[in-house]
Amino acid sequence: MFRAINKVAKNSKALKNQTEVIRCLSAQPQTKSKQTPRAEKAAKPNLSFVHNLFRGQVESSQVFPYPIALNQEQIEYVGAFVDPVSKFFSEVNNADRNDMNAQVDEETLKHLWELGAFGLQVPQELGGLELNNTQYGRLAEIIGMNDLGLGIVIGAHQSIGFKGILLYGTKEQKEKYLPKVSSGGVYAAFALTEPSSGSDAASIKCRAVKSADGKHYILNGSKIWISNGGIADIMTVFAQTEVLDEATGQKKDKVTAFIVERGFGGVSNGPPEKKMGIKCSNTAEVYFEDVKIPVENVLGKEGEGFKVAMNILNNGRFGMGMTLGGTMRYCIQKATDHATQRTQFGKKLESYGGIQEKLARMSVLQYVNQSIAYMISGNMDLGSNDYHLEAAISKVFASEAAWYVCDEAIQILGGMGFMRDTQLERFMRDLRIFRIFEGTNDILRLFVALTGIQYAGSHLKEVQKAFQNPAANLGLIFKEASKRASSYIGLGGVDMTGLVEPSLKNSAKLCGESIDMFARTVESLLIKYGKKIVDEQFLLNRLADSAIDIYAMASSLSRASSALKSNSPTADFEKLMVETWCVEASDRVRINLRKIHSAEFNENYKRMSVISKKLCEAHDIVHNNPIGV
Ligand code: MYA
Repeated sequence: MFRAINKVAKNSKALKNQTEVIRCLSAQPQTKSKQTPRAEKAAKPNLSFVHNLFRGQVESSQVFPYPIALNQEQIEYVGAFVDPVSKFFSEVNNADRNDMNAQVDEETLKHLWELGAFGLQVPQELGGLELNNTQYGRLAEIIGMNDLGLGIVIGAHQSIGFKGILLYGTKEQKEKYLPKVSSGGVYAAFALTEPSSGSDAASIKCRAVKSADGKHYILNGSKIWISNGGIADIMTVFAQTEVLDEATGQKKDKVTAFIVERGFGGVSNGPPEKKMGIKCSNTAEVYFEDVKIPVENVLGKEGEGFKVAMNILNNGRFGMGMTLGGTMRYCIQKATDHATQRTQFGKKLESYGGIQEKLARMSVLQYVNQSIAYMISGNMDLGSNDYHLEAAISKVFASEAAWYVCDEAIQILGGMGFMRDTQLERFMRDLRIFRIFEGTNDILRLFVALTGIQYAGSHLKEVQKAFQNPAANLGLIFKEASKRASSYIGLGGVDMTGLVEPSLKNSAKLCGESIDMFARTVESLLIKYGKKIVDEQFLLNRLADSAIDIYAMASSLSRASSALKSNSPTADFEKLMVETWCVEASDRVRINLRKIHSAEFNENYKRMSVISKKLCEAHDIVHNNPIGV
């Protein structure tokens, strides 16, 4: 992230110099204009809702109307898998046994291979089921309702293990490897993390050196916590390679992605890790000792492996939203079963306000999470490449919402929820890792905030450039000035009411107001901190939380609008949930943004920083107990 931070810093330096320009143009968010400003024409427009949020524009094309990319035939195609997959879970798989044994038995795995579960998105002619992202997500929901550990065996294999071959593979690579991993019984793994390189993925030390004849590389190094690491025979491995920088003529180390076969020799692994959850999935260290990799096995271009890794992760993250939507559904089923059966103090639990609030929040979170995940998969299926921030948000939202929902389900069941029989304790243990892997939620929050700020900064740089030659850029300057001036005379503000069904106007208004406040905050932070914004993680986290809440409002508003428009039987219920969500989410945005501006809270962040430093010096709590012994 620190490299990202430096890049933002570079942009922010330019911002510092143009403070005057920014100051005379106070922030004013607007819905996107149909005309493209002259200075922007050259660049391909970024259609991401979240990116544009940071520059105060409502880029609605990927949000409204709600994007469903499936035609009837595609719905029927995936529909045909729903029953067999559900049946597999009720009749074949035993999640409790998988968890107890910390492995999945061969018979169960054989069933999964027969179902085609290991090649869900691989083209049919290469042995897979050729599902698109939405179809894949629908099946992931069922997996998430039943067994998250098994979900990781399946997901680590295809969501990241061989996804690189699907995304970046040459025709030859696809033809050679995809049939094996989709229907040939061969497992795949994604090998990025190393002992000294977790969140800072670019700092990996594994090294691949090209042979003098240029025909192969020799790979050395080790990876840790590799899902499927002990069972995979094909791995996507990331390693440093020496690359000639064409611009400077100098050689430097850059990450390259490789397809590595265990059969190349020199690949070994450690024993399965003992974990808190997802126990039945194999996690192991993997060692590479003089592994000879043919040059044909470079995945993507030499030196571009970091982007390959990031894009594989970006591409798979929505899958967590889908999977955990299923988990939340299971938890809600358990909680409602209990609330409707259990009588205490002479009344069923469901009649108590405290329980009603819990159940309602659980359902709203499940709905909003599902709205986000299906929105992203829909956009991906429609060909969008501008979904990286949205996918990061989906991962953060899903993993935190599912944790909350599972915890509340256990709370509703009380002592029973704590017992193994309900399976909630297993889900809770399994869920914990979801906030950590595939990019920790902490890193992804910074990724969202800093990437968004960088995007807003680059736009302001454009405005600054336009001022250097005003005659040639009058259109952009007038547009910018009028956008911002209108806020002073009360004409501005984001109006999203035209995007939703009329009965959701009030909720849309709350979302619009949040966007307004958000954009002003982004700009004021850039003005106040310039390049130093990168050091303000307390503030960046609150900005990220606001972006998450706003995107969640927009996604669910869009989905409920579509439901209302099509007279869906659950439309009124969906409206109820979205109204509930928007009141709470917009309030959180207001609170988070107020904290960013509040001197009192900023002072508190400094206090927390001091407290943390003292703890780290002591490697312990600093205070004694009240009785001093
Ligand atoms: S696998 C391990 C997961 N590890 C991570 O996720 C690592 C987290 N770290 C990072 O993501 C990066 O290092 C960060 C950037 C973000 C911190 N998309 O200077 P930079 C570009 C596209 O900012 P850094 C696991 O856990 C950037 O624009 N591009 O980079 C599996 C720049 O480009 P340019 C990106 O400061 C668990 C360049 O890269 C992105 O070093 C099993 C350098 O950028 C991005 N995201 O760090 C899971 N980020 O130079 C199983 C950066 O052109 C899953 N860039 O400007 C199963 C789930 C589902 C189940 C399904 C059942 C079926």
